[in-house]
Amino acid sequence: MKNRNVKRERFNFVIVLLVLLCVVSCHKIPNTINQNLDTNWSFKSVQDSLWMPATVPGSVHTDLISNGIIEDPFDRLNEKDIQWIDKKDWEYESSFKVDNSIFEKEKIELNFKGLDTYATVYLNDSLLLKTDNIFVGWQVDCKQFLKLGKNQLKIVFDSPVNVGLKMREDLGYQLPNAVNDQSENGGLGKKQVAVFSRKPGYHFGWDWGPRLVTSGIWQDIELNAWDNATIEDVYIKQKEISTELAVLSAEIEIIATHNFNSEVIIKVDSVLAIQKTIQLKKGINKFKIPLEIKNPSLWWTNGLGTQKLYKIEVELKKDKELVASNSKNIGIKTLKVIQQKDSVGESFYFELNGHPVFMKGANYIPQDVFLNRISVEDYEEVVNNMVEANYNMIRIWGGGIYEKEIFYDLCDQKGILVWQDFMFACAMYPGDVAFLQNVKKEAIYTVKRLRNHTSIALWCGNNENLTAWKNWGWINEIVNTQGQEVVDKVWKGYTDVFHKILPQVVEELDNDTFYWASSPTSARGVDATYTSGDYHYWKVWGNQAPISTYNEAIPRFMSEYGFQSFPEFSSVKKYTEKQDWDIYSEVMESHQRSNIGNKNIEFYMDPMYKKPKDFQSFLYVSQLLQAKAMKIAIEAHRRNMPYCMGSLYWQINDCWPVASWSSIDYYGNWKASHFKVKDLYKSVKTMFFEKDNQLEIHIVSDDLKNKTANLKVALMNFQGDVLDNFEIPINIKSNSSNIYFKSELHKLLKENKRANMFIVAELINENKDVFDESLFFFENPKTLALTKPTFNLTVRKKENEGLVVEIISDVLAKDVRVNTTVAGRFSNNYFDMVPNKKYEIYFDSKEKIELEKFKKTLGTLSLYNSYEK
Ligand code: BMA
Repeated sequence: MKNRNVKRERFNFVIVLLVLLCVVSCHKIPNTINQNLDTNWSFKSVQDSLWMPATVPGSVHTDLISNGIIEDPFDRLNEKDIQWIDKKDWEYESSFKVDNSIFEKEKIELNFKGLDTYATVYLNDSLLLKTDNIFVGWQVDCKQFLKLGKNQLKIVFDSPVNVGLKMREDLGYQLPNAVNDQSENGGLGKKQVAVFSRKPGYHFGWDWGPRLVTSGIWQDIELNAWDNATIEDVYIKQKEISTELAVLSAEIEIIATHNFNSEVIIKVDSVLAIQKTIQLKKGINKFKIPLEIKNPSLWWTNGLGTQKLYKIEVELKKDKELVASNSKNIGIKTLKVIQQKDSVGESFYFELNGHPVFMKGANYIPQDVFLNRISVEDYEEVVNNMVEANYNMIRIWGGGIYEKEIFYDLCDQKGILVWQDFMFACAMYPGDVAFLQNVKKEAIYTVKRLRNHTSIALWCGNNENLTAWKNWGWINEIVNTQGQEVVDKVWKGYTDVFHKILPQVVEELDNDTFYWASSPTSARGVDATYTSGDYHYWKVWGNQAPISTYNEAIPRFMSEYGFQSFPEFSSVKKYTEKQDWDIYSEVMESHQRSNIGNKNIEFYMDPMYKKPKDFQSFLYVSQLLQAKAMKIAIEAHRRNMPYCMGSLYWQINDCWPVASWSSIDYYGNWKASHFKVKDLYKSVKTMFFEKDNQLEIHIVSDDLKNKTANLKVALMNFQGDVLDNFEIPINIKSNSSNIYFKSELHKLLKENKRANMFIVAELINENKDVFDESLFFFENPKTLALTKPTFNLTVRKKENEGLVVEIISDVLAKDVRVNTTVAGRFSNNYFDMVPNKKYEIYFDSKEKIELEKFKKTLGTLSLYNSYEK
């Protein structure tokens, strides 16, 4: 027995040796090797001795959750108990193996794609790197510290709060009070520290977010090893674009380890376009290689055309062997911001491929407080939700992060333009040399990283910093407490960043893209006005102005306005317990960070809606109220095109479960307003407008082509009797807003009762399909003579997948919500129903759904059910 085994082992050994020899001799080691280092991590607080398993990418908070040390910070009041985390220093440790194939490379770098924020990195106990900016990646040459075999990597994160407090001390003067920094919730009293760190502002709290100041390795770590050369950067500059020819320039940055002749190959959509020899010198080499694409398919935004992306591949060869490669997917387009003087002021609109485009969309914040929790699926979901709601633009707001590649890739693919803020919001920042250098590094890194993305439409310096400085009383306060000298210092810090560093970086690295120093501002860069530049309108909500004032406050480009609502009941149940079900309970108030939030919702709801009968109904009506406000605003903006050429409401999403301005809650549930927005942002939309007892029907078209349709209008009572109607053929001009009907209200109504009547306008195409429907009511929902609707629901399978729900109501039903417990989404919900008219809505789910089971889960709710009779 024994002997046989020895023989067998010898035999095995010979085989392994032969295989190894073959691998070494037959298989060439590639020029570049990337080794992921995300595994094997453990962590502890610096003061403790107990190591616990950690996940990379991750954060201290999420690692503490998975080790059972803290409970879910989003549940009830848990956030309050975990404020100790940000006062401690934390360390992370991992070991990894390096084999010969890597060890023998000429260049070996450690690539930290994102560290949050004050990290000191040691490789095998040697200091490798110190970081101070979450927004940039760090590539460090590590060859001299690396060992063949096992290596130890250790990262110590200093408390961002303690570092911030020290910087605050050292600055020598006091910056104005940053309204959103919840320092008191963090136990710091009035000592705010958010602005000192290049870290997302919202981590320190916002008026829709908790205060959870994270640390950790929030993006991947890699070991990159290579010989000869690497392609550091590829920028495809679009020099002259027409439908006949795209004149491009491939600007390539190569780092070489020695002088040699190399062949560079450029392919467009896998077809060879350029092949030439270049001489590389040791160090950095920059080349500009002209490139042309004949008859390019131009890139269009969602709703206007397709989003053709050309794959541009750059390869570098040495002695016919591939040394390095890099590829970019780019859309061919021209995009300009047109600021043209006119009789009232100056225009502000985006012109895509020569066509003025009305921008429809919203503001976006990070999808979670814990950035590492946002998955690829979450990105897909949120961008799909933009596309489905007919957006063509999203504004990445300055208190969050510059998003990950995947976000912009999806926007490129789906036709969503990105208004990209630099990460500064609602505050004044330090202006010392170290801070300014840090900002410059961040700007260079970010612009280089994102400039190839077709979706990048505009670089904006900051969110509301200028408006705040001019209007929020900061200047006077500083004059009175610290003197004019400090005012000048703070203002110099502002101009250095927003009028020097950032525009210079954009000019140098991406001069095709428009730079706008602050949102909002007028054309002359001073206080925002309605006659030029962009505008944030907050008198509705912020100052309790009537919602109807959206009709008067029409700027050239509305980049913010908004109205709060609560998440739906099923969402609220996830972070509360039964005893919390009152908007003024401690838990609900803690998930409402606007100090005027609850009162404002009640203030606006009271005159417009009957008192909701219970907590659940209150949540539902709050969503209807928000949707109504969005309707009035969006209609006003679109109706007033081309004077006004953009409407970006505040905000599409949430970073935790909360009452907020979002149209989609943290769990991904569309609120009533997202469904409403989807309808309001349609390419061709009919809208009623009542002014001085006159009723007008406007039709707005964003289409590139004229369209013919029939406009059918009917006056009906809530029981479905048609009292008057007409149908006329109309011509809808492309890219226009026009009035198609006008009448005095009393002439329309005659002797009929206002509270029991409505008007429905439909647009009908040549196939007799209704492609748009709008309703007009003569009264507010509060005084409408609603009666109990009876719904008739049928369900059938959709052709490909998903289900179709057909629904009919016997009387006028307002704000009908179809419910199911099955996970998925209806194509439409919270809609008004004309009596006896059949509505079809689709239900899509990621799960396989059985028709019969689904039917049993269906329920309906409408405004009539929301109040006591
Ligand atoms: C806007 C934003 C945010 C804020 C929102 C709601 O001005 O820029 O700072 O969350 O208002 O108050």
